[in-house]
Amino acid sequence: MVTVFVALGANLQQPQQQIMQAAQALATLAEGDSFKLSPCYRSVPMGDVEQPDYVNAVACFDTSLPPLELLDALQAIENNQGRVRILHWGPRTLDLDLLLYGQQHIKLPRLTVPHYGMKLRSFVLVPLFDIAPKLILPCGTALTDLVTQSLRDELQLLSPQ
Ligand code: A4P
Ligand code: MG
Repeated sequence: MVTVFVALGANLQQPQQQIMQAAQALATLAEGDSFKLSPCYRSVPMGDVEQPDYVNAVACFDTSLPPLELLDALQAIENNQGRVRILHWGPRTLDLDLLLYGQQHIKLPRLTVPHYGMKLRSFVLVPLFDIAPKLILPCGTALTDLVTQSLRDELQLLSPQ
């Protein structure tokens, strides 16, 4: 059994509802009552593509699924919610990124963990801190050393729906 962290992002078709629907699906992968979901945040799109603001959150749970089976499960949830891969970094109804799989480093053609962008993204670090403030990343960095006020200022906390 391992503790995993998953980033959720959506910016089409009622994004906050997409996040809540995805959270329900993710909770079915969790062992026992281990599932936790951060609050949702509104964030300005990263990258050069013109697109609506995102809603982002982070989930954490214990699972016995091996890494690639977990990735398959995440992609099945994305597909079930109408995800179409047209444009890299383009708009999407749902994006699920595997941030951390325990403390493991994984480098496979389909899966790189820790997720390559996580240490730079306010919309990942802030909700991750909400549910795991004492987390030490596999590189040895304490999460608390990465979460600054200026990162928090990039996000707008949303009320629960
Ligand atoms: N893959 C490799 N490692 C992983 C991992 N750790 N988790 C592979 C999930 N997938 C992983 O992903 C492409 C392939 O990456 C998958 O088939 C899988 O085998 P994708 O989700 O189809 O493509 P993508 O999401 O367009 O690309 P990428 O590079 O994952 O983009 P990101 O990093 O997800 O960024 N702005 C805001 N404010 N909030 C956002 O959430 N998201 C993006 C997309 C752009 N701008 C954003 C946000
Ligand atoms: Mg992705």
